[in-house]
Amino acid sequence: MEEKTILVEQCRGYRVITLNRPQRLNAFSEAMQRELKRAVEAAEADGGCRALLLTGAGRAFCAGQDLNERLSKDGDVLVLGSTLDSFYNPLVRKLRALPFPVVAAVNGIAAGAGANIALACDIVLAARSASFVQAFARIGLVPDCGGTWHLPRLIGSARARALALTGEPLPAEKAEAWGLIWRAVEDAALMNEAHQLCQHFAAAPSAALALTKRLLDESWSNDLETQLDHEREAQREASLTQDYAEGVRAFLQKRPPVFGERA
Ligand code: T3D
Repeated sequence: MEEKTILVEQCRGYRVITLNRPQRLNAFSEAMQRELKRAVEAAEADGGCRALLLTGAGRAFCAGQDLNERLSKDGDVLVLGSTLDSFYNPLVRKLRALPFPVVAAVNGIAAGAGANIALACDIVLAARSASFVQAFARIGLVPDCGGTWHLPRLIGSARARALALTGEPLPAEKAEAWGLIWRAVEDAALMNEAHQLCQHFAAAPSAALALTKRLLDESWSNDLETQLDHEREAQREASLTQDYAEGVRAFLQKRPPVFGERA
């Protein structure tokens, strides 16, 4: 029977995607790449899905590319580049562009592409026992999946350079202290906390969250003047939604808001 490399759980208002090759620390095989792409696209197409939780089965989050698929029987390695075009880069773009928050619950070691895919998610929670490893330099590669973009922006150039050049593991608590991730939590509390976050997003004003994601991403390459203009346009758009009207009414009526369907 074919290995089920991705598990999808449908919860009320959100989906959980679990990378499921625990015997290889959830390293990306071609089959897992295909299944993950399908699962993310299906979540996007489901209008009832308002958040995505990404995690790993077993003791790791993800060990990056499965290196068994990078060495031929003759001992030759594959020339890379097209593999980024065909899977990793579209995945990172897709995660950033999804019109709802993506929460990574990093349950264990996240290495190589696994680390940088986690960092491409909107909110990263990590178990205290987890760590982030820019493993690329150890095998003669460069950080990919947006690592060279996210790392210096999140933790500054000095720390980004040291992590990328040494491949030294960064424990979850230090990752939190450095601002690389949102929070390190007790191992046993990780999934509960990640679900609570997704439940919160499932009842949140969806258009406003989608616009906020877009604004924050755009801000990296804009000056303040341009960004103020973008905020004005996005705020205009947000103020046209029923959710905004409901949010204001609920506040003034001193009751919890009931927001509508996903935009
Ligand atoms: O398309 C492209 O190729 C370009 C894209 C590249 C993106 C990348 O991700 S490149 C970076 C690839 N990843 C790595 O180099 C990480 C390799 N793994 C490790 O360095 C270590 O496994 C870890 C630091 C992640 C964890 O170490 P440890 O000691 O906790 O576990 P382990 O014993 O090394 O691994 C457990 C098993 O998983 C082991 O298999 P075995 O011996 O029990 O049969 C190991 O071989 C396997 N495994 C771990 N990572 C990978 C892997 N097998 C294949 N590919 C892996 N990446």
